Order: sequence, then C-alpha cells, then structure tokens
Amino acid sequence: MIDNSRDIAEYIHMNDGFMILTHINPDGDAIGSAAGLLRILRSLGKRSEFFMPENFSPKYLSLTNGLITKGPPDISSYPTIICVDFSSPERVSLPEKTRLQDLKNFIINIDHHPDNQIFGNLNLVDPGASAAAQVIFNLAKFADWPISPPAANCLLAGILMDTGGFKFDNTSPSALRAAASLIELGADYASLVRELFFSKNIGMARVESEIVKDLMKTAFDGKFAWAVIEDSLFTKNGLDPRESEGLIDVIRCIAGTVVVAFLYRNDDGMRFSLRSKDPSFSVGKIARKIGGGGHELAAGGFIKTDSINDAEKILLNEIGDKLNAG
Ligand SMILES: [Mn+2]
Repeated sequence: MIDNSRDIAEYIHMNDGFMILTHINPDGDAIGSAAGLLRILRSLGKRSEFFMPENFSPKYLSLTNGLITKGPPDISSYPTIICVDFSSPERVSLPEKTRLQDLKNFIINIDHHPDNQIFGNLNLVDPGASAAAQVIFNLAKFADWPISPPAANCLLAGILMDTGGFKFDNTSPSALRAAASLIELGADYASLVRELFFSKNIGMARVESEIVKDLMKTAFDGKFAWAVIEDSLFTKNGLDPRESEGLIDVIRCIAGTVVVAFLYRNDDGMRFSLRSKDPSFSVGKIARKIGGGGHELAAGGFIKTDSINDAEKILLNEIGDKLNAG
C-alpha cells in the first residue's frame, strides 16, 4: 500500500481547482468513486469537475445527475488532476489525442488496483480495498471531510458494484464496515440495490440467456468457460454494448467453472475479461502476460490480435497450463 493520505489531505486543503478523471469504459466504481469525490470536494468549497467523455449505463444516472462534464475539458484551468480507479495513465478516459502523460497538471492518483504504476505526484493506492470508493471513504474519514448523503450514496454504489453486491472475494470486514458507515451517513442501501441489481432490462435478460444457451463454450472438464461477445448481441436486444458490466457473472455462477472469460470483438479490437473463482488461480497474472491487467481474481485488457481463433488459442494455452499445473 502506498499511502500519501496526509499529504493529499493537506494538499487539497491548501489548493483549489481539481479535475477528476477515471478510466475508459467506466464501471460503477469508476463513476461512484469519482462522483462521490466530486461531491465531497464541492462541499469543501473546492472548485472541481468530474470530466468523463463516454456514455455509461443509465443505471448510474441518478448518482451523477448533472455532475459529469462531457464537453471538451478545460484542463488548463484546473491545476490539479485527481485520477480515480485506474492503474496506469494509458487507461484514462480523456478525448482522443489527449495524453495524461503530456499534461503538466499536478496529479493525485487514488486507486485500489495491485498493479498501479504509482504515476501521481501524490499517491494513495490500497490494493486491500474492495473499491476505489472505499479508498476515498477512508481518505475522507482520515481528513475529517464531511460526507453528505448523496456523496455516501455514490461511494456505496462503487463498493456495491466492485464487490458484486458483497458476493465477490474482495468483500472484507473493512469493506462491510465502510458500507455500514456510508449507510449511517445517509446512503440509501435498499434503493441502490434495487437500481443496481434488481432492475434488469428485459433485453439484458435475453442477452444472458442467449450467452448460456448459444455462445458459451467450455474446456478442461468445464473448469474453463468462455464466450465471444459481439456488439450485435446487445444492439439486436435494444441495448448499448457498454451495458456489459457484470454480465460475465452469468457464466461465472455456473457450478464447476473455475475460470471464465469473455472476448469482446468490436471496432476497437479484441477486449477480454477474465474471472477466477479459485484464490490460487490468478487471472491477473495471465492478463498482465497477454496485454491487460487488473486484480488477482478479476482482470481484463486488450489481446493483440483481431482473430477470434487466435484469441481463444491464447486463452486456452495460458489457462490450460495453469489449470493442469494446479
Ligand atoms: Mn474499482
């Protein structure tokens, strides 16, 4: 853990003008932690913005209502950039051709990924935290910053989504304590759970059944299951392909699977998601080897091939080796 909490709290206290950025293809933790931090900074009277150029799942709209700046960011008017929930500068969600590495702003890096490159001028990286939202909650508590009910709601949403509603292995006593505190601060747990987990679009239910029925393949006695997911699967069911967060759980939850993968083919190339149910089987290691990164049990990235066959072969090789070795 890299913990510059004291310096970050003091720096934010002494300075003004903060632009918050998160990662491409933003998930619930990216949006919840960034929007939560924005609400906290604004309640401290700090001039701040959460810039995010991408579309995201409508289930997060109630958290971010009007909070996100989509237009071209006025980066030079913010002396400081705060990065949340991503491990390397290349992952940042900025308009094309704007590179975080080229900017002169002071950078604060707040994250929970174990492979974080510690790219900030100040860094707070806690791989033991379930979510970036939990890291921000801890920082706010340390710095004695007020957390309003809407801010608590955003942070709890981040923790809920990164722990899969407290079902994944990163559900720790500290994650549950942070969640309990956020509920005491006014987060509406029941409404969040309803919006995030019990409001499945009927099109999504069809996508899920189609994956299990037609697209899923297995190998190694069913210990490895995967599916190739094309954008058309979403569009023909009236969905945006960005709605894929958590979708991989539809095969992860099948008994007997140890490692599961999705291969997404679209115009950007071949993206992959990997999940492991066995703490001794690190998909993070595999992801880092084949062009991605992430946590030990949840990882992803881009495979450097346009061919589904090649991508499948790469995965089968890497995973088969490890399954056989274990
Ligand atoms: Mn996260």
